[in-house]
Amino acid sequence: MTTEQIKSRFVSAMRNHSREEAVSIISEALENNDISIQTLYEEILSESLNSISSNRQEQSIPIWEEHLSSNIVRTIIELTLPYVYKQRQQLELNKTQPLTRKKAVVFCLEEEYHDLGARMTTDFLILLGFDAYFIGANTPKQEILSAIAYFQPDLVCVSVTNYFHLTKLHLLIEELRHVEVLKHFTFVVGGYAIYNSTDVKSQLKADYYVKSFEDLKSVKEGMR
Ligand code: B12
Repeated sequence: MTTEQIKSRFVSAMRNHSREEAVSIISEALENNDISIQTLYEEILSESLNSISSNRQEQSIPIWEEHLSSNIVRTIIELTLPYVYKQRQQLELNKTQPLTRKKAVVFCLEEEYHDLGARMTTDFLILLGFDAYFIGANTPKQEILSAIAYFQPDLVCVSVTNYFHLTKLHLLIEELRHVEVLKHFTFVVGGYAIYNSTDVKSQLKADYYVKSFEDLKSVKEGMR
């Protein structure tokens, strides 16, 4: 099956609210190596979800339908995890990737419930050889500071979907930059609000503004 065929079958399963069918399509594609995890996340799952509003602009989509669709995507992310670990193991065995792992912490800001991008980012980091910890959606600032102090990560990634949270992100970065024990990491921001805002770089003092797996790979290469 081609990516286009998988995507079209997945989209119709999602539109029919059939988690069973969606799981069966994606499990088969992963088992047969018909798609990479990167393609699954970026070209199938993200594109399908991001288009559910815009495709049907003439009618507003009920929230329950957004919940059903995003829960199908969440299930697919969960069932992909064994393939994520398998692929990382393969890369390490082939020595295509070093065995020493850097650490990364991933989260969404307080009141941000769009967490699927952060979940995918965590898996991308695992594929890139990080020990990656997703500490949650809707994470209060104190918990973010506490997790960073605990893990002492090399990389901190935040996913922001709602534009309203950009000011909060600006304040968090300012604070992190001034706490001596916390500040020795690379700070990466991504998500819908980041790549849909034109002046985000003038508002925030992050190290990198990223969108994709390839961007994250470049960030990792820059850290060596
Ligand atoms: C699903 C969804 C929901 C679900 C979220 C479920 C969940 N647990 O995540 C629910 C129903 C809960 C929801 C609620 C709301 N939503 Co909503 N939602 C969406 C929808 C349809 C899809 C978003 C999504 O998950 N996409 C898939 C993910 C995987 O894509 P992604 O985040 O872009 O991630 C990819 C990349 O960006 C990258 N990435 C993401 N983050 C990062 C970070 C790093 C570091 C890196 C490297 C990469 C990376 O990785 C992914 C892989 O490609 C969008 C529509 C749209 N066009 O975006 C609206 C949308 C985001 N929602 C919106 C709104 C307004 C809301 C609500 C306020 C109101 C409402 N409609 O209910 C609430 C707010 C809740 C809150 N406080 O956060 C608006 C946001 C507009 C704005 N002001 O910014 C949108 C754009 C809809 C619209 N057109 O108005 N929503």
